[in-house]
Amino acid sequence: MGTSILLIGKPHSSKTVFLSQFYSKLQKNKSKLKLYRSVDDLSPISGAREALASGEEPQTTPSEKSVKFYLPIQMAEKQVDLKCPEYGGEQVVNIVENRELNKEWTTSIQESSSWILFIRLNNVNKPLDISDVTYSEQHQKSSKELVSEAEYKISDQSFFIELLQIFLNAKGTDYHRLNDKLKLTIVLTCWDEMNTQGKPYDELKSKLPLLLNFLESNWDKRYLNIIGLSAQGFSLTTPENKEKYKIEGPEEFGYLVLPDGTQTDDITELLQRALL
Ligand SMILES: Nc1nc2c(ncn2[C@@H]2O[C@H](COP(=O)(O)OP(=O)(O)OP(=O)(O)O)[C@@H](O)[C@H]2O)c(=O)[nH]1
Ligand SMILES: [Mg+2]
Repeated sequence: MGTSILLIGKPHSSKTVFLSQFYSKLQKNKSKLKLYRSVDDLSPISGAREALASGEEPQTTPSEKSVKFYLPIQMAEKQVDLKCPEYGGEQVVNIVENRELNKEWTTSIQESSSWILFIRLNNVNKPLDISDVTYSEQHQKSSKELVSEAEYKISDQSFFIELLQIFLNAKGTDYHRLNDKLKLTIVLTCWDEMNTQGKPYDELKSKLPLLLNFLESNWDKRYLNIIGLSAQGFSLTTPENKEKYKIEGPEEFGYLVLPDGTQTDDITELLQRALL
């Protein structure tokens, strides 16, 4: 049975690192999920695997690259052939900018039974709040500049809402009703950067309240998951951290933050939750 999951994320949101770490953990039996046979084509993640194994950060995926990564997964008694796209996140930015989906994206959206949206909260820009701008004669000019700049750039919250609306439209969902067919998992990535003990739901609520509002007004609770992920575990910018990867191996690192705030090293649970 083929099950197609759509992994959605802007550039630098940890998509490639996640796929690579996910595979490494499966292969080294560091997870509940297993492969029921070997993977035919590892080329979509081979560059990232090599980089991580030598303690380096993977390269950004070129914008035009768009390949499918297939994983034959044993999930309890069920065999699931997972199909997940690996592409440059720049494509997602273009979808919202041009309000346009190409044929490939339309097919992926229509075929998919579950969506996983990666959001790196540390990279999300804070929308301009007019109440933060103190008005005075001197400020008149600069605040005007600020406002006009903001007018031309859509905020990150609006970006994600717009993106989901474009996707829902392509999927042909009935927008009069709460979505109770298509599972959506919001994944707050690079969790390690956030230095927080909070729960994923609360982090989303404090950073992107409008998006959360949109999600809760459009999805049935049982079909909406919000979890945290640190696929890498920590940044690979210091020599000590690079050493850890080289000596112990990438599969030793990375964790998920479950809705109740507890952590698990088994990042493959993300897929289990997205599919059940
Ligand atoms: N601290 C930290 N950094 C991470 C984590 N995951 C990824 N990174 C870093 O963030 C950068 C982007 O990660 P990628 O996996 O390449 O992101 P992507 O979503 O594939 O980006 P594009 O290919 O440009 O669409 C890289 O420099 C990674 O090393 C994480 O869990 N924690
Ligand atoms: Mg990538």
